[in-house]
Amino acid sequence: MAKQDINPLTPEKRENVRISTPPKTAAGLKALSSSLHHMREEMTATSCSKTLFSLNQKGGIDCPGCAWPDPDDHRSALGEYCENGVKAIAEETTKKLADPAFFAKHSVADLSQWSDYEIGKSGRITHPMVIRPGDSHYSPIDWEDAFKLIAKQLKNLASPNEAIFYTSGRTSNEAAFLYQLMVRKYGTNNLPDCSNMCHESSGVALSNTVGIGKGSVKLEDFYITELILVIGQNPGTNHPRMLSALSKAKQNKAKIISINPITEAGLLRFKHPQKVGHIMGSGVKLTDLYLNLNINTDAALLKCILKMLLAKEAEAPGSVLDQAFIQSRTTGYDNLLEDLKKHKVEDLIQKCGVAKKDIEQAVQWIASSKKIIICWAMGITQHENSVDIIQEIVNILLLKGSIGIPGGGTCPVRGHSNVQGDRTVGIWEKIPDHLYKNLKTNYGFQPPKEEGYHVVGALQAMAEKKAKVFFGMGGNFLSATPDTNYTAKGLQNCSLTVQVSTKPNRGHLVHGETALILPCLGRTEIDIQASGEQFVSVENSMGIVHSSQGTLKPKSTMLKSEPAIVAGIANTLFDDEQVNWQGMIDNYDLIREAIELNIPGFDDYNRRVRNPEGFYLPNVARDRSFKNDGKAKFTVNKLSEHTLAEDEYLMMTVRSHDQYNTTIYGLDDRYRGIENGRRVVFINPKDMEKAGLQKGDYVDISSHYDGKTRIAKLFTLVSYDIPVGNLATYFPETNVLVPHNKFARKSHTPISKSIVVKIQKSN
Ligand SMILES: Nc1nc2c(c(=O)[nH]1)N[C@H]1C(S)=C(S)[C@@H](COP(=O)(O)OP(=O)(O)OC[C@H]3O[C@@H](n4cnc5c(=O)[nH]c(N)nc54)[C@H](O)[C@@H]3O)O[C@H]1N2
Ligand SMILES: Nc1nc2c(c(=O)[nH]1)N[C@H]1C(S)=C(S)[C@@H](COP(=O)(O)OP(=O)(O)OC[C@H]3O[C@@H](n4cnc5c(=O)[nH]c(N)nc54)[C@H](O)[C@@H]3O)O[C@H]1N2
Ligand SMILES: [Mo]
Repeated sequence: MAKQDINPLTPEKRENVRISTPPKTAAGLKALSSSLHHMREEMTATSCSKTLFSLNQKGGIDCPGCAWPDPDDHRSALGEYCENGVKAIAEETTKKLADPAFFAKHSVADLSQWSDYEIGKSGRITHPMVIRPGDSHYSPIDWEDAFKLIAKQLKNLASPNEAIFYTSGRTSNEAAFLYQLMVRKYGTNNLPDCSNMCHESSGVALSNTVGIGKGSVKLEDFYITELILVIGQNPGTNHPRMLSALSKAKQNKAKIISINPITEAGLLRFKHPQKVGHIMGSGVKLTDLYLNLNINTDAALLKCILKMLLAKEAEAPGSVLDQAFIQSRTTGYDNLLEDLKKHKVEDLIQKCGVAKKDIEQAVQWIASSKKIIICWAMGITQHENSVDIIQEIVNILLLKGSIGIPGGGTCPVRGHSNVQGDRTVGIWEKIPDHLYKNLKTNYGFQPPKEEGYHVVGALQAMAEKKAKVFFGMGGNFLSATPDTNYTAKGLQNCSLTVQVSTKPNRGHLVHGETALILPCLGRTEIDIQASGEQFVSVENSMGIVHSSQGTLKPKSTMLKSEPAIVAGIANTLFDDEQVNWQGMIDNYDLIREAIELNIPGFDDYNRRVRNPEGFYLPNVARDRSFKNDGKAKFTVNKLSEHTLAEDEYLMMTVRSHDQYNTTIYGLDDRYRGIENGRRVVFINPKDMEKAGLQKGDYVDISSHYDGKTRIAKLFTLVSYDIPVGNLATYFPETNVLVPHNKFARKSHTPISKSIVVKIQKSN
């Protein structure tokens, strides 16, 4: 198969998009009918009843949708799920099968001409598949042969550092721990993960300031807080169950401020789809104050807020800030004051583009509240100065002493349902000291110390042929990462690419000389091993570890669980006396014992994980012990810098309401008034006029970095309420424009929310 026959991008075709005015309320009956539609299209009646009633129930299935926590107390009898959780389940439990007959019928080159939506809808993968040099189609392979092939290639490498082991965030604690154990025993820390493209900036900023790279609040804090800021996050689409928490906060008189370049319907008003009163009525108003700032000017807005808070405190000392907390529990206050003197309020206001009176209103509420929660997600983490912005968020909370108190603290809202847990149990390109020591002591091998590749490092290593084997534990590395054409070449440079997956994606089609697809059980499926039925565990966005157990018969008898796949490879790769791989697969309790032995915070894991609510991991920000010296740190942070030419725009790449990252559930984005298409670019009408373009025109988007031009073609222009000079498009279609070598300082997260681009009418 010639590499040039393979299309690494979703085909660039004109779409017939229907555009209407975005709604002003989220969820409600439309959410219910959309859920029903996806269930009907994909699932059998038995799968529906067996999964949806167990979803997010105590002891049930952890929804693979997002990492928002389940209520500790009352859980809705109808199932703690949301429209997009139903779509995630429907996607996994689909009736359709991508079996060997499917792969025999369609060559890889043919499949690569399909859209991402079509590829994903081909069904669940049923057999391990291989493609060898010269083959045009994937064909079945035995598990044993697949394991041998992997072991042989790994043993043939000149150094273990020539192999890369990626992880997406659905992988359970059990699978992730075993995986990192195998990888480190093999000899490398090349463990990039989706977190590198997601909340890495939060991890870096929070570790530096409060001593732990996770959020500090619990779900109950939302019910007693006075003020919530939602910055750079679209919960109506990406964390719909958060809307229930926000509406409960509103009932208890909390105020909500949303900060976002565009007005997201999900933040305006919420009708609970499972409450009759809500559906019949007008729902609950969520946001009290909406600050529509320019893309990537949050640092300016937050600095402005900090300056205004200090000015208020100066007017009435002791009335605004928590001086006792600042004096006794923090460092760096004076440096912060010095830095803020260097900036003028007027300049900061001009930069962020928010009306002064609105900022003053926000400051008034922050000044008068003691219990404040700040939530954020990808609108904050995917810029060059992301770590700075998050540290500025921390500065505000520290001034107010609103961290580690009931009703106040940090809330980075995680994406993938176990992305936080994967990191806790060791998926990281750096090896924490405790893990290094423990692996050495408990298993008697020398773990690697040298830092491995993060995602952008891995891209470069493959492109430069420094890495030759790519292994993906879940996810879609090709389409999720920046610079799609560059990534594609890197993957094609590899001698072997392996992907553990549930469903086909474009990443399977752009592969190394030899490639394997290893099909695994999904969250919803029953996992039986030698000692009987197993469950796995996950950690949600608020640090609660709990169990997840499937209820459905697996889609194929050939599927293996992720832990069994790892152990299968390890058993073939190592002649092992040190690790009891087989024992751990026979009974996952043994994996949990190993986690308890090696990772702090998991004492009595097997007992506590059987507690229906699960258990909280320790959190030094929540208990205010912060770092070693017991103090949190104020920091001095940088503003963003973009000098745009007349014809340039700053573009953010966001999720539509009908996708899960690179998995496309459907072609609509109901909350933004888009139907039947994804190749759209949201633009301010003034910009459109200035460029001599009209709504409905097809345009090509290009980016120009370091002398290199990247192009994405045939996008329909959508006139939208977005700041002048800003654009929005969907990922992954525009990842081709994101340069692989532009990322956040310190966290290496690609700049997917602030790409400098030009647009031009398509030919
Ligand atoms: N249904 C569904 N659920 C999901 C996912 C999914 O794809 N589908 N993905 C999961 C994953 S992995 C993640 S990480 C989360 C992502 O959840 P989100 O972070 O909510 O996802 P995005 O669509 O990237 O939305 C980012 C928001 O930030 C805003 N924004 C962009 N740039 C800026 C900026 O400079 N400043 C500010 N203040 N705002 C900005 C955008 O307008 C948008 O509202 O969701 C998780 N849940
Ligand atoms: N431009 C731009 N790029 C982005 C982002 C953005 O906002 N803008 N967001 C970034 C973020 S936040 C993230 S988290 C990444 C996401 O990056 P990834 O996590 O790599 O991508 P996903 O699309 O979530 O992965 C989907 C695939 O996972 C597989 N899968 C699903 N369930 C399972 C399972 O249970 N086990 C296994 N083994 N496989 C499974 C399926 O085969 C499916 O095709 O993308 C990043 N890329
Ligand atoms: Mo994410």
